[in-house]
Amino acid sequence: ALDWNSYHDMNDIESFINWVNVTGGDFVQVIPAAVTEEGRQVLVVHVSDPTVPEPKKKIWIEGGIHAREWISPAVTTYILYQLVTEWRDMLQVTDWYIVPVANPDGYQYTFSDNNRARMWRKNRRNNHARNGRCKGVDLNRNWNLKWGVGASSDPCSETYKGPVPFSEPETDGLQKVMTSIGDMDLFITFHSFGQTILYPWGWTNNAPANAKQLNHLAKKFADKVKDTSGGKIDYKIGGSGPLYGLASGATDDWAYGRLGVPFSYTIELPDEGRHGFLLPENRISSTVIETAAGVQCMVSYLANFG
Ligand code: 0X9
Ligand code: ZN
Repeated sequence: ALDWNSYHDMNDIESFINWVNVTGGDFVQVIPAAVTEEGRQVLVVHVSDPTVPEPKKKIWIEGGIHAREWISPAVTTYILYQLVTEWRDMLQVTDWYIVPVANPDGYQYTFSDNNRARMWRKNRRNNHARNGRCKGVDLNRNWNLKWGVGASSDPCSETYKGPVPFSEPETDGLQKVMTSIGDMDLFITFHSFGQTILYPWGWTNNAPANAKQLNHLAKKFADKVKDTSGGKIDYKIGGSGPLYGLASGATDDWAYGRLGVPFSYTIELPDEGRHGFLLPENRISSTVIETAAGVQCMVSYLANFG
């Protein structure tokens, strides 16, 4: 399969998804959501027990929307691995949609020899700005909810929102698959860094209607991670706007506000900033194990069996 002691590029992750597909048999379906500028597929892996009838809790987990946040795909692939190996019991009450890498072009670019590429954030589409020198759209500013607040109109900016909402194949493809599924119970997008679990809104500092419940479920995650890490990893919890500054067009707000997913989170993985995006490889295994435990705890609580 894969190992969680080193970071893996798109080739490794694509082989891993194939392995999951073969190993999972009837339980796994790989849905191509989009084809990127550079010809890569954005894949959604649906893990479900076809013999178990509805209703089941539907969970969407996305990672790798920001290229340089390498610990994010490590976490999504590990959760996927757990689902097809250890977590099969959970499929009695849950249905999962995992996007291991939402931004495969950007992610692969950060593995290139060019030293400056490691800190790339956006996708790699040619904006035809400044003679093609300013590539890429911030895929976490391109979703259609209050698009444009706290985002840039400058194609050269790190937080360029794109010419119109869903201008990018990655975001447009994903929103179409999400819309076709509908009625989801939990949405999580993994980012780094900051060790913070964020809930809507990102476009305003106002708290959403079910802020109390959002906070309560977030605490399940944070407590479990703290426990699993022997007290070492202590997450902060709060609204995106208040904790990370106003930014709209992000996946979490869209899932919450447009799709109507009642529990929507952005999880900013470790660390708190010492290594930042460059989390050392010897931190991967503990991070993925602790995070997966936290997610499992949230889901068990939601599905009411733990
Ligand atoms: O700014 C972002 O897109 C996220 N932080 S990161 O450092 N990984 O880039 C936070 C997004 C939080 N959600 C919203 N602002 N809606
Ligand atoms: Zn991010």
